[in-house]
Amino acid sequence: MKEMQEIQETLAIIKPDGIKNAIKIIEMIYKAGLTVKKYEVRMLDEEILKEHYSHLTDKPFYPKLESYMLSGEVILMILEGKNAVEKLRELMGPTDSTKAPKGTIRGEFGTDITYNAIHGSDSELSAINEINRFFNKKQKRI
Ligand code: IDP
Ligand code: MG
Repeated sequence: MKEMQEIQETLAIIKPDGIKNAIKIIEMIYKAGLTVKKYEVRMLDEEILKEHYSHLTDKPFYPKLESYMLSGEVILMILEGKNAVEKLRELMGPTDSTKAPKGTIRGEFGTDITYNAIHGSDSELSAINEINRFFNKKQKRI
């Protein structure tokens, strides 16, 4: 039987607009009981973004999303902890920063529905795929 409090990994990306608040964001992550297992600061490119946001490439806002995500360095992080996937999503708050409560990362540091400071995997399966995608693990993709 699956344990309720499973140790998981999830992928977080501090987006270009979140970088200036990275220290505070990472502090919030640790206070929520998650730890950073691996991180990398780098620029993304069109190709990896199209893969990562494949569910959104046909949306009218995609060009804006793409230029936002290419506007500066991001911090890619593998986070680990109990129920890490759900815990990070709760800590982030909803996609639209204007609707995100204070105390959530997007509520504190996001601006609107596009500029929302952080990405977090939305399921265990996405977490595995996204960690493989951004950290280039030699495992088979699901
Ligand atoms: P999520 O980041 O909360 O999982 P997704 O629907 O997966 O939300 O969208 C990915 C990213 O695309 C969002 O974080 C945000 O930056 C951007 N985005 C999502 N929906 C909209 C929208 O309706 N208008 C503009 N940008 C959006
Ligand atoms: Mg998403």
